[in-house]
Amino acid sequence: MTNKSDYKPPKVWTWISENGGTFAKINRPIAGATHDKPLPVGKHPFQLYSLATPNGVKVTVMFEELLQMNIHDAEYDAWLIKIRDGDQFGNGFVEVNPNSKIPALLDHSLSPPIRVFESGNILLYLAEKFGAFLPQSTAERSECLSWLFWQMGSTPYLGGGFGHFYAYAPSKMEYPIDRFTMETKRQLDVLNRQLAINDYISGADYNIADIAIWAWYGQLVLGRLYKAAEFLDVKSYGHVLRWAKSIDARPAVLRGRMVNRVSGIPEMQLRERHDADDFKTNTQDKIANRLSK
Ligand SMILES: N[C@@H](CCC(=O)N[C@@H](CS)C(=O)NCC(=O)O)C(=O)O
Repeated sequence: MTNKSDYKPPKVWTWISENGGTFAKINRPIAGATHDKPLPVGKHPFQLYSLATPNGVKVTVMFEELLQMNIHDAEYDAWLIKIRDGDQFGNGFVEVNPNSKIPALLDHSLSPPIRVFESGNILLYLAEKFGAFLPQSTAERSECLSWLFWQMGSTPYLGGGFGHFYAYAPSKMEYPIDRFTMETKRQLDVLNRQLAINDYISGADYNIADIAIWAWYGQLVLGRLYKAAEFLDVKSYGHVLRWAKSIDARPAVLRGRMVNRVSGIPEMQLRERHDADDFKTNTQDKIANRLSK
């Protein structure tokens, strides 16, 4: 085992704000707002404040899937929250999500508007509101929600554990990488076994469990997270790969991945979405073209 540390925890932990690592500048041990910044409000019933991380993508995929079904009441404005700049600590955002994490949603179709936070609850809220992507029978609904909650409980080991220590920590430490790689591979095996006997996660049909789990584990096996596909030997999870590719091919999933994206190829970045036409006219390549004229 390499990188043994001789760190001895003090009696009382104190915050040293610059401890290194990719998120050192935004992580802090205190909740609440740090500055005044009201949130913008657009014209649609739903106001989403987010970023195209896997947790954010869950919600934009869900909106685009609802719109793909011609459910026009699911129209939404997607505003960009730059978490690396600390936008999640503005007072407007904290009023919508006291936990200062994207995604956060306001449903203005009701008065007063309803706030919804935690991506799993946003998926459930929209699925119930529109009667879509959530099975109706007690048995199937429960199976779907078991997997939705599985994702919410399991993914912190993948993101906060494996991803953090493999990709973001200031140095590579064998102990945490080993521990969280083991757990991540175990989780992939759980999914692989489930998908060996089912087309989709909770049975024969695509639903919010697939949307939630695909955003993380689907994108992981497609090589989009942490540059870890080879390290995790993702090709050994053949059923997960088959499922991930089939969801990746859905038009709504492609659009959902584009919304609130600030990195990657300009054609894939629709930093804010206020209209269905924005996908054709307001991606970063189109904006750059207009500015260069
Ligand atoms: N359990 C939450 C997790 C949300 C979350 O961790 N969001 C991250 C981006 S993926 C975030 O906003 N981080 C900002 C911060 O930690 O300050 C959910 O699923 O909505």
